[in-house]
Amino acid sequence: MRTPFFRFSAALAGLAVVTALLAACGSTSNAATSTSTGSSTPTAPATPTITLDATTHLFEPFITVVDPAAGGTTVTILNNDTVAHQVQSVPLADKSELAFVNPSGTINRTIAPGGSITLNLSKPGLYDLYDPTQAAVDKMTRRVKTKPDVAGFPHAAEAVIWVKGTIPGLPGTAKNSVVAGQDDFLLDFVAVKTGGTVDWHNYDTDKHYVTFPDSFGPGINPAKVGDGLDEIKGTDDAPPKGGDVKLTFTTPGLYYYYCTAHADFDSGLNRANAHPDASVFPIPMEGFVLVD
Ligand SMILES: [Cu+2]
Repeated sequence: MRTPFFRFSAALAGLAVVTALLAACGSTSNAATSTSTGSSTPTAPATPTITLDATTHLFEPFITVVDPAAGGTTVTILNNDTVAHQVQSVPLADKSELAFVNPSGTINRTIAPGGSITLNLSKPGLYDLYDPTQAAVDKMTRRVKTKPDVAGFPHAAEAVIWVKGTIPGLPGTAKNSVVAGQDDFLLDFVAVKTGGTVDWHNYDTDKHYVTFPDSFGPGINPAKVGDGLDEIKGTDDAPPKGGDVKLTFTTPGLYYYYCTAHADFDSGLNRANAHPDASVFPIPMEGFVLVD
């Protein structure tokens, strides 16, 4: 979908201001930010906890890393709200996700007010979970989409958990694309083996971007990939079929990216905010690459 160029310029300017402010403060002033351990070591805690925030009803953090080598395969989800919430696995969007998304089957749990549940996630891969009291799986995009009248809007009550470990049979190349007429990547999750390449093709008319924020967790965006912006030309600029960006991932890890033309990165929540004029708002134009 066409977006005025000034939006992108404004986003870059905004990012520069935020970066400057953060540098000036020496720490984030966002009250939503929490570092539960108080530790600055870049390793995953042995037993990570995801908190369902009392005010926003969002899962924080959005992305959690579980490292069995560091002590376990369990994740605790704590419900800080005064009403019950649910945790359900997001149905697979595509067969290409079979090997590495929700590898332990369906999860469907209720968390009592003030209570917690513990998930034993013994199989390596990505676990994509959401709270159906706050969000739904959108039929068209197959993404988790927040309900319009909830406290966390425009963010969706979604949690992505990466359990480290070897996943056999990952391909050396994977394809993703921008859907024609939409500000949306076709696949939320792709995976390649270390040294593998991902190819994003753009079927839309205008340009989109594959932009990786700096590392914000143990093993999350562990290395610089591409030129920092990575424009994918649309059919307007690369007629008749649109352009591609191909990126090679030589460092294993979980990579999170978004399109700078249609989303901004919120460094308090460590996830992307969809631009209100993006076609699938409030779903942000984002995606994940698992490299193992
Ligand atoms: Cu875009």
